[in-house]
Amino acid sequence: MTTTAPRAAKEPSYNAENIQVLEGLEAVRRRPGMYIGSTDQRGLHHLIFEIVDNSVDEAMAGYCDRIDIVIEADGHVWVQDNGRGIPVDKHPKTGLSAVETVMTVLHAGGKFGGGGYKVSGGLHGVGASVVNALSSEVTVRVKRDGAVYTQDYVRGVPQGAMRKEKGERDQGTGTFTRFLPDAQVFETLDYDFDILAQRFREMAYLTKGLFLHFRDERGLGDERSYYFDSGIEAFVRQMSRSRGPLHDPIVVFNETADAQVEVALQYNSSFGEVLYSFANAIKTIDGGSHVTGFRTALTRVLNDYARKSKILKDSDPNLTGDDVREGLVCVISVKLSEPQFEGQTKTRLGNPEIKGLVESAVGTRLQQELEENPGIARRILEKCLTAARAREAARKARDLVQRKGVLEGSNLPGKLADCSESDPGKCELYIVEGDSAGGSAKGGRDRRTQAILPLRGKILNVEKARLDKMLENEQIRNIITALGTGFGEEFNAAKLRYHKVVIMTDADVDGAHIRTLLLTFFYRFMPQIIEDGYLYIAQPPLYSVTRGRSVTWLFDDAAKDAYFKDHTDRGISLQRYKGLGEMNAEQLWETTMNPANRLLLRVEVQDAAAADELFIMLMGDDVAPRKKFITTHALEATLDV
Ligand code: 0RA
Repeated sequence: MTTTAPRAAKEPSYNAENIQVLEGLEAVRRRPGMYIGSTDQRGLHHLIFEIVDNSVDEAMAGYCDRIDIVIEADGHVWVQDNGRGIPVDKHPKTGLSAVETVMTVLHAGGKFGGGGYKVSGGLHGVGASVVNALSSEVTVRVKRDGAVYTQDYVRGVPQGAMRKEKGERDQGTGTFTRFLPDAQVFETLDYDFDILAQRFREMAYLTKGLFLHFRDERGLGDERSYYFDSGIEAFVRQMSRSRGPLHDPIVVFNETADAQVEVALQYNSSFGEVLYSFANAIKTIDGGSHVTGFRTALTRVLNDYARKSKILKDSDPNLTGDDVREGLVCVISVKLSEPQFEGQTKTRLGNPEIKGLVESAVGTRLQQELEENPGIARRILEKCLTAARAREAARKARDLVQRKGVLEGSNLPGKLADCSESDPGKCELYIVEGDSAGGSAKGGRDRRTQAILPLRGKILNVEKARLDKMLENEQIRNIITALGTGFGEEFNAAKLRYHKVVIMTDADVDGAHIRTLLLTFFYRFMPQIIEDGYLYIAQPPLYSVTRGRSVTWLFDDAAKDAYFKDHTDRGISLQRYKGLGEMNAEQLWETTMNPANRLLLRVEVQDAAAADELFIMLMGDDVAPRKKFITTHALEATLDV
């Protein structure tokens, strides 16, 4: 008797290493959330970013200046770069080709085998294999040394060895990855063009000289190309444009053997701060050592200059960190070989050595700028001094209201119809435009879990208002009090009383305006509520059609058009709902508030940022862009965001 079982010629042979590889990818398939956060649209986008990040790494290392990203009509995605191409030779540890290693071994990023990157972005190099595990098909094509190599995978499993394409010769080099996210894993395969485009544009800003082209072949199709010769300077210029810049961007650059620092900053006449920080082109939402270094330098240099030039008198206190942040737009981008991402969401840069590097680079450059341009220095410092005075006034105002307990949760606003449940995870707050809609909402709600706060008329123009003025506004105070979080320095997200905060406004221009105001308020003063995913927009229907005794609700014009294509009989009556108040309590519940069939849109930071941009343009002091916007968009409801 022979001990070897007969085997079909094509069946792959598994050795111990293969099995380990398969087990690794199987772990990814079992718990995708652990690797990409979620399996909803966000997770879906994550796959694309993982692959693009690898190419961006190659660009940051200086070997690639073009990346093409295409979503095909059926949902396949491909990403192509003109970098060096993933190596195709045998990897010493795995015995597999380097390509197959990158595609199948977890944590095998671009850093293997030396000669890799000086800097590596990617989500810590796990990218490609995770995408492979979570895709029903992947094809990788590498162009190197004049030849083309290809390998296919199904749910992470190689379909045969890598092949050298016969007869294909190619002058260029690069890597091409085409994949189809696995419908068994993802809840949706519907990519959002705008979210993706936004991130690609950010990547292009962060990688000076990189040409990024993005095409969507689904539906009507769309495409964008991004290229920024001046990198983050262009980024800052763009963000400052509608805020009334006080000077040209100040650009800082410094480089050591193992790290690179780039900062661009610009003051404007608004009151908010916009600061984006990145490490290896990955957004560090929670800041970290690079941001700390920047803030220290900024506060120190501005105080030193203000003292020396007598803009600050001896009796004045120092400018605080908050004073020098008002009206600042800033992008901090560091690149380093071993980034340490910390915190629960890995969104804070740890590397302690980066603090001093950023601090000295920014300090030196900023001091030089102030000394060489006293006019700019004066404009910036006037701005900071005004902020300091306003802050003092705000402190006094806050002391006053807090002594009265106005912003404390213990003293809920009279207009609030609270819910009976107290677990924030189960509670929802509807912020409703107008008293009459508020009445319908109160009548229709599930009073156990849904609280209603009606707002009367327009809330304050937050952009023009100062901090202290804002707290005098009753609508704003009611919102803050109902949320229970406190405000400003005392803001505490853990005290939020509702884990769904739902903005419900009319489907008309006024409603859109109020929604913009509220989004702007949250974005500027309580961004964490948006970042934590607690802010939503309700979607009331725009029309109802009555046909005999049946009523159908239609949420937009497209739905209406589709309906009338299918139903051409007479006796249909169409009603347009301009205001929530036109619906009775039962209708409002059924269409907009009943968790079983309502549509809620979660607000993403970029939605709110867009609202903020729009808002500044419409309300801010810079008249020119506003005029243009109003004349070109006249009465379209383009206030929608
Ligand atoms: C490891 C080493 C080298 C290049 C790459 C990885 C590489 C990976 C990806 C992923 C997407 N695009 C890529 N481009 C390059 C360098 C190999 C050499 O020295 O030629």
